[in-house]
Amino acid sequence: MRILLVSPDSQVWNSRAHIHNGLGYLAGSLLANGYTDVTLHDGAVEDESVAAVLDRARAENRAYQVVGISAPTVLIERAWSIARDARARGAITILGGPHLTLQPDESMQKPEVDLVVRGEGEDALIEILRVLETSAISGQRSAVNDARLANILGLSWRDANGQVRHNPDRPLRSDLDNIPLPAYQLFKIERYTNLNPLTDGLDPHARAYTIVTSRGCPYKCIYCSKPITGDTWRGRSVANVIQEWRMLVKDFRATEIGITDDIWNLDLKRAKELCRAIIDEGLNTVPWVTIHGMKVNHTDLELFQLMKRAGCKRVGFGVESGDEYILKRVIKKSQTLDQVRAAFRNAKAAGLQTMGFFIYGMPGETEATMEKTTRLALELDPDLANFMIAAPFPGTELWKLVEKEGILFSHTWDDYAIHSDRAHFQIGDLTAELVERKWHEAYRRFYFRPQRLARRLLMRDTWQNAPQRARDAMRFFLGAKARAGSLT
Ligand code: B12
Ligand code: SF4
Repeated sequence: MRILLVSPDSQVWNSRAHIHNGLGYLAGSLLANGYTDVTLHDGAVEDESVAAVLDRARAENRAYQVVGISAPTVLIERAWSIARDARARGAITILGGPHLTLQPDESMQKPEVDLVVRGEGEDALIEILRVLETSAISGQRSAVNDARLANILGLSWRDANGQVRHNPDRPLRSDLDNIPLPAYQLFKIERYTNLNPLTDGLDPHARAYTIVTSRGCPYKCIYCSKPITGDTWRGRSVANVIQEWRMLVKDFRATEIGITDDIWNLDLKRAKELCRAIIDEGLNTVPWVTIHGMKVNHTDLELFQLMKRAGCKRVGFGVESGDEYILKRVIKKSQTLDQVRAAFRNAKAAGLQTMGFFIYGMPGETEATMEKTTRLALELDPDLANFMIAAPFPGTELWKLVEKEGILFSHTWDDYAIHSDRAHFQIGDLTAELVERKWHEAYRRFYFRPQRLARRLLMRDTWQNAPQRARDAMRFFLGAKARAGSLT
């Protein structure tokens, strides 16, 4: 079977292009199960549209039979549009990823969507293909209604009467060591950005890979959407992670590695063991960073010292708020401001670059609480600060709160970008105008300090990527209306 796996091109503001780990895992499983005719199409880095790829393949008499499309909430509208193109060209369309897991029925109502996979997709995809290729009605579109699909956990499909069926959920995989490694060789690796924003563009031959050492997180921050990885933390063994790390360093000649786990340091002992193993195996020659913020209350000085020796360059932390009440009672972050300060102090003492993530506009916030957040950012003074406006993703506590008590401003799913500069909702007295003002102000006050500006101006990246940096500056410092004309 000829299979095309697609991540839609992002219309969402996001200057970063990282390899899509989920597609890598799906492709890895396909290859390990004998499906060798697999192509990856990551819209973030491709020049051609999916429709053009499909047309070219058909013209060359090697049409794709199955097109699998991945979608977080913000990309679902693009995913439907690609499914329409694929369906119009005779392919079977399978959608999967975070948004499909949260709202499967919405997509099953679309005629262009044949099948929806909820949750982790490696096994489900293989099981689907086994049914499709052995179906008595194989080769025809109606193979997607084969009654045997009823046995596949986590699948939503239509039976022969056109009735949408949602099979029971698939339990989370606990044996992560047995999942075939992602098929990194299928990515156009030279097209992706550096993982450490501080070095963007400085290495034109960067080969930046990501790695997932565990899945899931037991914490319950109210804004966090974990439809795929869930609440149960499952770690790969250190030996299994090292096997992949060695492959990235030795076989794929990685110049950078990024850990993308929800919370890779939940088990502090294991995190330290992993660092020691990287050092012992001599794999600490390649710099690495943590992409998703580390959790501050599972760190200590020894961990950061080991990370530094293991080649780590930069750590990110989810700080979120400078107000203890908002942090504890509203966001339910289960960490204190003292723990935040200690983590930054220790990481800096170990010689690591730091990055902080901060959120504006949570329910119950006031000008004063947001001001505390900005002041905390200035006090912690990370190398990079990422200020975000609260976004209510379906299924989260925040979503439920906004539904119950607030006014939602986002009308389409692509409005949900957390790096957007617009408030997504209003609850109580907290107006969108105030949230947006405090968000812009945070960027201005953080990055427009004389010592920051001087540091920035001395960086090679500023001059090498001058047009992009100028666009970023416009975006942060001007109002939305002023920007609309200048950025298009
Ligand atoms: C690394 C990461 C990024 C990276 C790279 C994203 C990428 N292209 O993969 C960057 C920094 C670019 C990024 C950007 C954004 N991200 Co992000 N990101 C993550 C993170 C931390 C890890 C992703 C990962 O590697 N997962 C592990 C792999 C194995 O899982 P997976 O990709 O979901 O794939 C599995 C299943 O979903 C399924 N599957 C997926 N696709 C398909 C397709 C088919 C056909 C099938 C059968 C199955 C299937 O099978 C896969 C294997 O099991 C996740 C959190 C998380 N733990 O998932 C957030 C997460 C996915 N991101 C999120 C968000 C909000 C964003 C942004 C919208 C932020 C913004 N700018 O506003 C953007 C979206 C831009 C985009 N183009 O996607 C949310 C999504 C929530 C939602 N409801 O959609 C998450 C869940 C974080 C969170 N907890 O809130 N992100
Ligand atoms: S934000 Fe981080 S710590 Fe909080 S629930 Fe999500 S993954 Fe866990």
